[in-house]
Amino acid sequence: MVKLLHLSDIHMGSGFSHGYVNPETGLNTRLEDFISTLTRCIDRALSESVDLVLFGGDAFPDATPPPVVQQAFAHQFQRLVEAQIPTVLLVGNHDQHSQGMGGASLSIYRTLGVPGVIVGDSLTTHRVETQAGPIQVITLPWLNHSTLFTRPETEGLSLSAVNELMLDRLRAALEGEVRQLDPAIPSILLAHLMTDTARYGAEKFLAVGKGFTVPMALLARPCFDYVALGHVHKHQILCADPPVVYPGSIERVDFSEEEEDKGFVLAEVTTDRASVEFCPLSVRAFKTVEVDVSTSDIPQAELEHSLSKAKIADAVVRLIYKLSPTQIEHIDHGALHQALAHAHSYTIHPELVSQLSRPRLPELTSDSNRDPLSALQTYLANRDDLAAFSTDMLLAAQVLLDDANQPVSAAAQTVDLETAIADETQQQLRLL
Ligand SMILES: [Mn+2]
Repeated sequence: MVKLLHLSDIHMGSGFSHGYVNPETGLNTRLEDFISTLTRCIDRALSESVDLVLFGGDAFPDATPPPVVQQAFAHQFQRLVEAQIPTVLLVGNHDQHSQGMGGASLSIYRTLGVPGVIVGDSLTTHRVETQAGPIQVITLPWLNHSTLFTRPETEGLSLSAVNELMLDRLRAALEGEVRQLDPAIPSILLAHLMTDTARYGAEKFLAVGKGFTVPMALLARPCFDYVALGHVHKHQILCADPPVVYPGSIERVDFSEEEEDKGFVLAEVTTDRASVEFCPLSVRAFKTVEVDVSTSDIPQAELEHSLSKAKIADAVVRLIYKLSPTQIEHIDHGALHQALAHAHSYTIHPELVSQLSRPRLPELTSDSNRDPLSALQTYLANRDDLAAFSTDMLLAAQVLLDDANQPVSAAAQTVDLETAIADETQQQLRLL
């Protein structure tokens, strides 16, 4: 039986805007939070005497973290090296350069030949000798279009067609690895990816086909005894047998993770069964206080009341409140700052309700038979703030309308793939 600790999505060095520089150390307090949380993960690996540590990818927010951040990360994993606990560091999307191969920030460990540290930056099988015997780990780093295909191969293809092509390649390459597995030794798949059934924070299913998602059928297979995933920050177990597990991120990276439990996973794996235990970490709270005082006679008192009710002590807080223009002069900003003073950090976002709803244009409501394009034209003519984009917007609308009238259109095929991928990446960055 191999006992392992599985953690993922450390993102060390992110979220500095949620902290401040600690005058005693010169470090951002959020970096200190991330370091202390990672320290507790490694403490547990040592106290449990695990045989193996698996890291599911996304060590840092990007491929070129500053030295102080790299050092803090290395210092913790060095403790595993000293304890002779083998460790597999998988490369996630945040660890890759946007152009090119491999995980720049993690491959240094292989370059240095750190004993017991394996860097998973390609799809391959590693035989790892642990104190409890050998184990096989297939590493599957984040896949991206630009490293998998040359430009001519994908020219003129839609994004979903490219994803299909990627999946075909992955399926074939993974089959090659699976065929070479030794059934007498426990097998683990360690992968940084989005599955087709994973859920993001707000219980929202990510629509299939929106990005590159890997079907569960490719992962939840008897040839694997444990499937260790990274990428999604919300902890979830997608399959019980074999366990297919996202441990989630170890710290809250942003407000989208406000409601999520953070932690890591301890697992015991043999060739015929595996047990999984989620170990929650007590990490700094994020707290959104959202209140609409726009119709209140006593907006200031209501704001202060909402803040006094919320658990904001030592938390990263954002106060979002709606008010009407006539209330502006009744808000005591000094008192709000005072009420927020015992938060770890905070931001205040007032929203004027009159700005939220614009009056309807009479020209648009009077004539219901207007065609969409001229309706847009009228709308844009009334929006000086959009003047710079109006020509582009009208052109884009024309393309969309043509597209809608013509199911298989040339326009869809000539959509620049690079732009589509860039959009996709942006979207994922926002989510993660
Ligand atoms: Mn990721």
